[in-house]
Amino acid sequence: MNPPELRPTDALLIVDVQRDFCPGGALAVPDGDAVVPVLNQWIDAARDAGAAVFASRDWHPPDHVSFQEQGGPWPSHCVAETPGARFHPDLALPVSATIIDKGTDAGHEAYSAFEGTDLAAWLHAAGIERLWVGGLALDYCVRASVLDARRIAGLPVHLILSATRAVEVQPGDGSRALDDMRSAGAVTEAES
Ligand code: VGL
Ligand code: ZN
Repeated sequence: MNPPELRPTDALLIVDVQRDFCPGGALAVPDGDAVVPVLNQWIDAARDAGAAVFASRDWHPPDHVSFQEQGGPWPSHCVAETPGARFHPDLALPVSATIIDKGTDAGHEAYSAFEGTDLAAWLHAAGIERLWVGGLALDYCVRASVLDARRIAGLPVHLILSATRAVEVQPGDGSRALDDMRSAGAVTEAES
């Protein structure tokens, strides 16, 4: 889906487009870097419309509870201030983008960009009326962020299908995540 005509009251939320989630990274999402050129088009469209851009980062301490060394499910990834935690080098974030760090507390997992952050308050303060979401991974942080955008922020949410990829720890996780998001009222590319 090419970006539609965006409005000044739209916001783009780019979830966790970081090196560790791209091929070659510590927790690579298959084809994860394919989202970058698509999101760059949306960043251009947001700039043209005067729409806000938010970008979340998974930003963990070295002893985060989600890491296998701590008994969690994931290899160590996106450790704050390390190269793997950087945004993909080709992601053309505007200087005006608001960065949201999450999962910063060693003892708590936070898949959603709303969890333990001020994102809902910022969206509200900025008068945002619709949220367009893309990024990684579809079946974890994108899913959780879309569900919270519906349930916490109460916003109309459009998931940009061409700008997200699933990690699919279990086959089918991606399509189940889409079902969950659609059930919560999110609109996906095929319907919009
Ligand atoms: C994510 C697994 C662990 C994500 C973050 O950004 O989807 N997945 N931490
Ligand atoms: Zn993580």
